[in-house]
Amino acid sequence: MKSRIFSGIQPSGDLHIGNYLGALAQWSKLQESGDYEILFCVVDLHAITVPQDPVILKKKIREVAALYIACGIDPSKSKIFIQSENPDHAYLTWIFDCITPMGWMERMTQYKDKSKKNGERTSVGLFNYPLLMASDILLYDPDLVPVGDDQKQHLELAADVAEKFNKTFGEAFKIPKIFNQKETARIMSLSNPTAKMSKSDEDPSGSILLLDDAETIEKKVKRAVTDSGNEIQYHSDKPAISNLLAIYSGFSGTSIENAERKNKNSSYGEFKADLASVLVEKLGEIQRRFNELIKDEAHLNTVLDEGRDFAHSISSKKIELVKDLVGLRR
Ligand code: ATP
Ligand code: LTN
Repeated sequence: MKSRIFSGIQPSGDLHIGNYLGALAQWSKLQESGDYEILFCVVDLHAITVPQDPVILKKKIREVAALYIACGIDPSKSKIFIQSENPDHAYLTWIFDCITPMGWMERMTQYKDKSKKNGERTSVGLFNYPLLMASDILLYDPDLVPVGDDQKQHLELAADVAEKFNKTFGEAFKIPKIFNQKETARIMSLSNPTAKMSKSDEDPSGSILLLDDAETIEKKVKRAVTDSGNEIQYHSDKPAISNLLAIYSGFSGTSIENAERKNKNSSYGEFKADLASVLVEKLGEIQRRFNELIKDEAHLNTVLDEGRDFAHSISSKKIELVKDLVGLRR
C-alpha cells in the first residue's frame, strides 16, 4: 500500500507566494514522485473561525480549488475536496473537544497571536481551530502532512491528541509527521522581514499574490525592504535579502547557493529586477491555467465531487471505529 499524504489551505483570502512555496510547490513535488496517495482539502470550516463575507467565501472556495490544480495538483493523481462537504471533520472535532485539556489549547501560539486583535470578541471556533485541524488529519491516517513551519505546533497537538485517544479508548489513529523543506518553510513579508507573509496581513505590499498582474509584481518587488550593505547574501544578519533569495531560489528551481553566486556582482536593484522577471514568468503560467479552470464550472465540480466521495469513503470508516471505541452505540 502507498503512504498517504494530507494537507489543506484555508480559503480565507488571496493565496500568495508563501502559500505556493511553503505548501503548493511541495505538494506537487510529492505528487510527482508517484509514491503517495494524496488528499488535498480546501479547509473552509477553518476559514470561518474569523468573520467571512458569505458571497466572497463561496468565490474563494472555488478559487482555491482551481489554484491547487493551476499550481500543479493533478486531479487524476491527487484527490481535491472541500472540508465542509464531508461532515466527518466536524463530528470528530467534537469528540476531540471532549478529551483535550484546556491547558493544551491555551498554549497554541497562533491562537494567542490572532486573538489579540479581537480580544473578548474572539470566536470559540478560533480557539478550537487546532482540534478541527487534528480531525482533518487523523481521519485519514496520513503518513506525512506537508505544511509550513508555522503549523508545527498544531501538528504536535494533533499527535498528542491521537496518542491520548489511543491510550484512553484503544488504537484508532496513526501519529502524523510534519514534512517541510527548510529554506522555503517560511516566506516573510516583503515590507517586514520579521513577520511571515500572510493572507490576513492588512498591508498589501507585504505579499505577492498568485493572481497579481505583472505590473503589480514588479512594483511590489521594487518596493520590498532591503538590508544595509549591498551584498546579495543569505545570512541571518540580512533577513530581507535572505527572504528574497529564498523566493528567487524557490521560483527559479535553483539552490540558494547558486542564486547567491549568480547574483554576486549585482546591485540590489538588478537582483530585484531579475527576481521580478522570474516571478512574472512563473505566476503568468499559473494564471493562464487558473483562468481556464475557473471558467469550466462543470469540470471543477466533477473533480470536487469525486474528491469528496473518495474522502468520505475513508473517513466514514474511521468515524465508525471511533464511535465504537468511545461507546456511542445503542
Ligand atoms: P492566514 O494569514 O489567514 O493565517 P496563511 O497565509 O498563513 O493564512 P494558511 O491557509 O494558513 O495561509 O496556510 C496554507 C499553507 O501555506 C500552510 O501549509 C502554511 O504553512 C503555508 N504558508 C502560509 N504562509 C506561509 C509563508 N509565509 N511561508 C511559507 N509557507 C506558508
Ligand atoms: N491550519 C492550516 C490549514 C489546515 C491544514 C489542515 C493543513 C487545516 N487543516 C490539515 C494540513 C492538514 C494552515 O496551514 N494554516
